[in-house]
Amino acid sequence: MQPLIITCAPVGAEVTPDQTPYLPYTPAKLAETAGAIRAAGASIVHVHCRTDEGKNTHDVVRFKAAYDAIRGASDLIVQFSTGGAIGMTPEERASVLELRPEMATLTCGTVNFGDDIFENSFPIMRGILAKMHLHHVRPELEIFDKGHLANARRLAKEGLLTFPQHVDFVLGVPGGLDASVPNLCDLVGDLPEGCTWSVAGIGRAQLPMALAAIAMGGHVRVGLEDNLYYSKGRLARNEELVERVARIAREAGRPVATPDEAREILGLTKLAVA
Ligand code: KMH
Ligand code: ZN
Repeated sequence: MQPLIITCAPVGAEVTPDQTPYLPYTPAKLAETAGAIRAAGASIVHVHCRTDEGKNTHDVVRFKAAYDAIRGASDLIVQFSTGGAIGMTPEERASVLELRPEMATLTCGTVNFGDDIFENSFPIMRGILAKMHLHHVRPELEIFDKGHLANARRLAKEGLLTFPQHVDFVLGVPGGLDASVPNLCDLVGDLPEGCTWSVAGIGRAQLPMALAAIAMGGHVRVGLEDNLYYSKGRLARNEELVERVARIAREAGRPVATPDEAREILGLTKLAVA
């Protein structure tokens, strides 16, 4: 099996600083977290930004500060969110691509999101992809529901995507596909030839989904964006969530990828300067 790529999503749009003291929402805290999750076994960091007051932002200047801070502290693959937060415009969400991160997410369809709607119509997806092509940013396809894979195939038919790609299944969002092993197996079985995949289980599904991915040869996303707790009632630090998955993988005989090994697996160019 390939070495395990661990992505950490340390800050999300839905998790607020008043829910946990461990949310690294400033560039300085992100830098500190980048060093800690890298030491714990992460190779990709998925980035959302907040203001100093803790409010969601997709401001390019704020993302540049976060990017520079992470780069200064680690050789992690930096993956920006283009999902942003509910209520952001597609233009806002795509604006940060001009900073040319190595990777960015592309959510492959609209999905109910709690009581809200996370809107990703074909025009929105085409617009984000066009900007990714313009700035040579590698997408990670975010799949919240089974139909999202069909949408990705349609984008490929239109010539906007080529397969294989790296895919992340985000399972357990209220409104999306449930986080279960049968659902995960079904999605993996439906992937275009040669795709690599990871899974992000939401809330208490984070660890069981990670265990399934370790066993199945997939990759794993953990972090406070998806899950606040280490165990029932005990708030987690990002690096603890990474460390636990890395430890279990090694125990299961699965080595953990360094960022450069992850770049090789994903077909990204090796970072010239760490
Ligand atoms: N915050 C969600 C509305 C992504 O980062 O690409 C979207 C999201 C997906 O988190
Ligand atoms: Zn995200």
